[in-house]
Amino acid sequence: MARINGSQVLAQSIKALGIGRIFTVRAPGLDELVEVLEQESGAQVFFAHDEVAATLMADGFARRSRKAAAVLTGAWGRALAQVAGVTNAWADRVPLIAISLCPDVGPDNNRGWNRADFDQGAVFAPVVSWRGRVSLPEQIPKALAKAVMASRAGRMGPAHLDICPGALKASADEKVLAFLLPPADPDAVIEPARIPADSTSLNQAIALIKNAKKPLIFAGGGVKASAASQALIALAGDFGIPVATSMSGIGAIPSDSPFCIGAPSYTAGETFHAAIREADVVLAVGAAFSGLEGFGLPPIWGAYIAFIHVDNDPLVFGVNVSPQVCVFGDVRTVLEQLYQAFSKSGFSAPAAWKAWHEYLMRLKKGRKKRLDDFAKKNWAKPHQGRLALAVGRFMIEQDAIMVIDGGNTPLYAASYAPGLAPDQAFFPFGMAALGGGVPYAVGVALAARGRRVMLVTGDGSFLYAVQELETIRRLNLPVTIFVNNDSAWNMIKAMQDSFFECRYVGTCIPETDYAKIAKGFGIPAMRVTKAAQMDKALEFAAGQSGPVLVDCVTDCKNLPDSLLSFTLVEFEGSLTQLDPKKVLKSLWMNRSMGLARSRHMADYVRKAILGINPRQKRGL
Ligand SMILES: Cc1ncc(C[n+]2csc(CCOP(=O)(O)OP(=O)(O)O)c2C)c(N)n1
Ligand SMILES: [Mg+2]
Repeated sequence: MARINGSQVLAQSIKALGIGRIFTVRAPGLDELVEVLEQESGAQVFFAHDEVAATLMADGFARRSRKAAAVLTGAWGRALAQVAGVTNAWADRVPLIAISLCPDVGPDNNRGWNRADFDQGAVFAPVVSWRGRVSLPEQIPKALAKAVMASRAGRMGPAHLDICPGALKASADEKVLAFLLPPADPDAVIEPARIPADSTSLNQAIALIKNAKKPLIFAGGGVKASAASQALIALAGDFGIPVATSMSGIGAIPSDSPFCIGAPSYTAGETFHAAIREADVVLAVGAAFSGLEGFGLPPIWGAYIAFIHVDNDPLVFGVNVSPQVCVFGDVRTVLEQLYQAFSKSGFSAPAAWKAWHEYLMRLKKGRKKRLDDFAKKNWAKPHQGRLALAVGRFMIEQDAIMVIDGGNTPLYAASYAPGLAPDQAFFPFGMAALGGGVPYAVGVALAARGRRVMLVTGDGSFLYAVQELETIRRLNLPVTIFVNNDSAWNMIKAMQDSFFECRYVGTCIPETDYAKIAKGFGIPAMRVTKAAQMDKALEFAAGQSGPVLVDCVTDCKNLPDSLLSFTLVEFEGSLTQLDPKKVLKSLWMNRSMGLARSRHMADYVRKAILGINPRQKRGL
């Protein structure tokens, strides 16, 4: 009777399930297992420097490739470090497989003082579709198969498996492998279940849309998860329905598409505000209405909107908005069903829809011109908008994929991003957690097989995982990093400027030369302090075949105008408690911001927040 140990059982299970990439770290207790996995699982193993980064790399790989990926770490703190990354994957519905070692003794639910005895798996519980713990090698094949199935069924999301080291060392009869299917293809793309809508909810949705005067499609990250962009573009384009996207939906429809109202969420400024204030019927597809999108509620969204909510996760229905119609099903399948129903009935856009669409496009054009002109002004230091424009150009010229990280930096990147494809922009918008940029860039680059990846990051966020520059260099990945170096956690500093009389708490970052840091890791780099150097920097970056970094010094007095909208939705409750006198004093203390910047912001308040825009309304 042939016997194999638990590590080998795990390797065979990984092979059978087609988990082709494992992200891990070098750590005590892991080496032996990792060696077995490298030799027997058929998976490629990648090493990060810490467990948070390893998890984010696995997530980045899975997002971009839509293929299976796992993170593997040791126990205790090493396992807990996974939770930050697993939470991002959960919020953005990524079917990540999280594996950690756990104590051999059963958890005592924190009753004792032994840090080794706490219930590690319980910490994962709120952010995984399934969690399990195995203490015998015989349990491994079924447990891992369950994890994989749970991560892909319905609403995708991470699953977590705790493995006792004893289970890896113990031996079992080889027959335990009989449960496993023949090896699955590690390069197979994970498809969501194509669940169609029932005819009742579909017909209710169709009737609502047909009766609308100002319809709007609101596309979330679920459109990308369902690979539904083509279906979305066909429905919007052929029947004349304008589309807005959430931040997670960035790229679901290219921002330069004639039916896209512009950049995602509030970065589309007055266009987005007008669309969500004035629309009468909103077809929300794969969108959860998070705080970033103002919960879909007044005062920023119209109070009398009829919502149709399409999702494959019934738990999101009615959480924030109260939809008139909930359509349970796969986003792509439902969009195709709607398309067929409209085309079968010979439906074409009524005149009111055309006028509505043209009005939104006028707003979009006006906003783009205002943003571009402002960024190109003769500023002493390069304006962040100028950097974003350069980055956009680089992206098109290099056919690059964009990874975003930071606070204001993503708002700039999203405002200026040219026609992104659905798999071209990556940021964990679900949790809006900083610090994933460098590790995500690693995962995305490994998934993108030689295509250039461009990381646009705030300086604060860049520092979270700066040691992974070594991983980028070691693997010689084609990653171009643009650091928006404003010496500040500026999204937060801006609040302290505007509402708290410039009392800065932890938001000033010392002036730092990130080009020197990159060079220290052996990565070619260049520092830009003047807008005129930008072209040269792009040329320098384009000339590198491996990694490269451009450190762009910008002025922290610049703020993206759409930050005002995000502030309103994110801090609405707390902002109502502010002392108006202190706010006025803060504004006065910020007079060094200068007239041009104040005017730019005032324009935004008038056009976007107050909706005073008579020229565009009349079509001038
Ligand atoms: C993990 C995490 N910690 C804190 C925050 C809160 N936060 C949002 S934006 C921001 C500042 C980001 O600074 P930087 O990366 O330099 O980007 P900038 O806003 O300056 O462009 C902070 C701390 C967060 N979103 N995620
Ligand atoms: Mg910054």
